[in-house]
Amino acid sequence: MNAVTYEHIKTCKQSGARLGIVHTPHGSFETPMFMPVGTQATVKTMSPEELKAMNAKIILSNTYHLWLRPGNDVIREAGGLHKFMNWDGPILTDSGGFQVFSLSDMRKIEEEGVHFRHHLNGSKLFLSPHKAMHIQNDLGSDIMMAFDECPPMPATYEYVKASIERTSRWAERCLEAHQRPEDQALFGIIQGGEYEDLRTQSAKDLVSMDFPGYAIGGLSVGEPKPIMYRMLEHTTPLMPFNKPRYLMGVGSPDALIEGAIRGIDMFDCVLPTRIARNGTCMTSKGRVVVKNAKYERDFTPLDEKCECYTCKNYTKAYLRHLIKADETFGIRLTTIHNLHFLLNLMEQVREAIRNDRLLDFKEEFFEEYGLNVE
Ligand code: PRF
Repeated sequence: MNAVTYEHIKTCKQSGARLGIVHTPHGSFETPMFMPVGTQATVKTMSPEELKAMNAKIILSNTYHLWLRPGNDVIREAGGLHKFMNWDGPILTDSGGFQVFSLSDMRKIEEEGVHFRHHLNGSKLFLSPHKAMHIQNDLGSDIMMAFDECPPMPATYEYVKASIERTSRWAERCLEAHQRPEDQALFGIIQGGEYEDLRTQSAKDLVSMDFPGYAIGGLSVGEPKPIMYRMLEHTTPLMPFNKPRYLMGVGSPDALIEGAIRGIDMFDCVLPTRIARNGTCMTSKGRVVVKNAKYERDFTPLDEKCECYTCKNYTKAYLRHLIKADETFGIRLTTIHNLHFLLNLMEQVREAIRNDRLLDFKEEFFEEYGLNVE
């Protein structure tokens, strides 16, 4: 029995989207689901109680950051990441592969792994499939990710082909190195850039290794949205029906809805928490940049329809003041709002799937949200 399983509830008759439940050793959550990102063992500015209050069910953290600081040995000694950060719900950890490629300089990819420099102090580091498994076993996350390479887009066909072949060999090494399959599920990551036949090859390789779940990586790396949607349409039918499907690093409202329509169950992204910190909010009527002068005397909430703590208690004028004055409470309030907005959007998506009307919901949502896509 896998540590993490997918229970299918129904398929939306109108859109083909999936409604399901993912079961993990630290509890279950309905899908499609958005996972807030807690890179440094904290979802920036939020307590676990606040996350629970807004119905966050699973959070994501990062191998790369926790390895460098405070060190996976410290977290193991603390009793694992759940205890260390006082979050008793499910946790997914990314493998570090993507962070090495996006944060560090001077990386050198070899068959054994990646040499690179620390993104803060420049020291020499090496990360490999074996090491990424060892660190994630120390962290004790419910879902660990295989160590992969996320090629840039655009990249040549030859480059991406060599890259997915290496990622498949790394995936096998990850399976061999993983020490705790009984209570930690290791997911494989399908790559292949914008090349359909390479996506097919990557999916086939990984599916033959029988991971308990699969992610699609290498998308939302700067390509136009239609390319991402085409890759999803091509790839999700190649993924096992009875296992979770996770689209990595995607969290704009339009892409969450379009991803669910194409059969994705799980999403994560720093977008809601990152933009909150410069005062940008997602609302049912599109983005609100709360610092704008036009909100100086706007004594209405960010979103009249929103039930979050921020919208129930504070005005745009107050949020504008806090953000402009660099007050911490301001970014806590905008973070609460943005996370609530996306978690609530996914709740509405699940309700629409339940009622076989996700395409209608999409139309209604965009009617109001505008074609202000992120
Ligand atoms: N691989 C891993 N993590 C990721 C990605 C990937 O391709 C992406 C791409 N959107 C985000 N996070 N391991």
